[in-house]
Amino acid sequence: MGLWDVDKIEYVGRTKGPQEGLAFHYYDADRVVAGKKMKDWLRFGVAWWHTFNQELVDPFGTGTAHRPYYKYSDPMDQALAKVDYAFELFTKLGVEYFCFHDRDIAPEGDTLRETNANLDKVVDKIEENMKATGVKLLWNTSSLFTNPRFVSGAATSPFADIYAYAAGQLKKSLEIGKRLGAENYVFWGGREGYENLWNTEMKRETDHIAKFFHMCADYAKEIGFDAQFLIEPKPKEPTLHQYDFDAATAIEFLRSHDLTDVFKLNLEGNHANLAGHTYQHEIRVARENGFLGSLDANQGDKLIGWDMDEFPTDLYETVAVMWEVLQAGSIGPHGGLNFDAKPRRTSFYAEDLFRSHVAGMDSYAAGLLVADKMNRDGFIQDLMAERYSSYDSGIGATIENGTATLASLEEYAIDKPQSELIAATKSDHLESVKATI
Ligand code: XYL
Repeated sequence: MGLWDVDKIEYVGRTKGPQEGLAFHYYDADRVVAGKKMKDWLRFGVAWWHTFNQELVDPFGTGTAHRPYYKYSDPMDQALAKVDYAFELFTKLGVEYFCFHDRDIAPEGDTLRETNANLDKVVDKIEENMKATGVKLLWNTSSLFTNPRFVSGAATSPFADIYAYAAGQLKKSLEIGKRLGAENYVFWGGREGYENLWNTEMKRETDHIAKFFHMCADYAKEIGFDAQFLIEPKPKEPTLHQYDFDAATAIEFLRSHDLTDVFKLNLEGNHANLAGHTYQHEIRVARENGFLGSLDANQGDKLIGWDMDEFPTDLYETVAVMWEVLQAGSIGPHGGLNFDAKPRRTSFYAEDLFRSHVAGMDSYAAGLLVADKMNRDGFIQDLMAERYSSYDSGIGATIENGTATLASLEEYAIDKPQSELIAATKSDHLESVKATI
């Protein structure tokens, strides 16, 4: 059985109906869909912080999680033991990637030097396990928001000592990414925002973080770390307002600070909802602007206004996400679906960690299958082509090719009766299509 009291999870298909035990009903890793294996479309990743560190606390109660490695009371012993548990979980799930923050994997010492020494010991063990299992690092990142020193931000902190500390911490994190062959490197601005504009120089802070990103890009180049850099937007929580509010805001920031060559975006479903968007909207914005990098697969709850980090089970949403991914050809150049998700506080057994990943993996596999069917069917493409067809020739073509002027458009429109204008707008009947997918 191994360390976890769970067998390797197998694909059993749908013929038998829901299984009592743990099994995949849709995720069939090697099945070819739209020219690629399912596992290569989806590139699932396990998030170290939620899966191994989350004790399932909420603001009203302490942790409920039962985890076998809690028997190690020394933090370093526990950190090293978790590596064994982690790699066994990855291989039993058949997940080929994982993601972590520097502070997820090793405890902090009193100084950065001491912390780095702790990190080195755990990274040695992670590296050995990666070699032995073939599991790869989708991305690593740095927690510049957990420790109290970052209470007012890190690269946007009003305090230079904190900025310098964050830069030192980041340098080490890039070195770890290089050593472990990370395919991407994520920057989520956990406290890079403000609580109150009356004490905040917004432009100065965002210029500081742009400089920070340039330093990171320069150092990555210097050490030959060629991971794709990713910004992860989130509008609020923990700060009142976060600078990387949503995909459009982050893209505008990259464009105005000469960072478009270096960064793409890592988009998360629950963050999209907090910004008042659907996940599909955020992915569409990134895709159409050339910034789709990677995805954090989770979902929120329509009735709750904060970041729930639920495992994704909303099939409409997984279809929409995989539709966008099929149009893009892949999840960015090196992206994947990282489960930035945790079981609910009531699902506290170790087995629930497996069960919730299986639910998320099956939901995305089903989403891929439906999106592929829709894509082959061509109904949506035909509907779109028809809807915009008036721009393919005539007056519409002059708008798109730049030869139209206000005067030429006025001349075209000036004598058109209302009845003709109404007739030119056709019914979309899209809601009935949605009901049938
Ligand atoms: C929290 C964020 C983080 C990032 C990584 O809302 O989703 O977990 O994914 O720092």
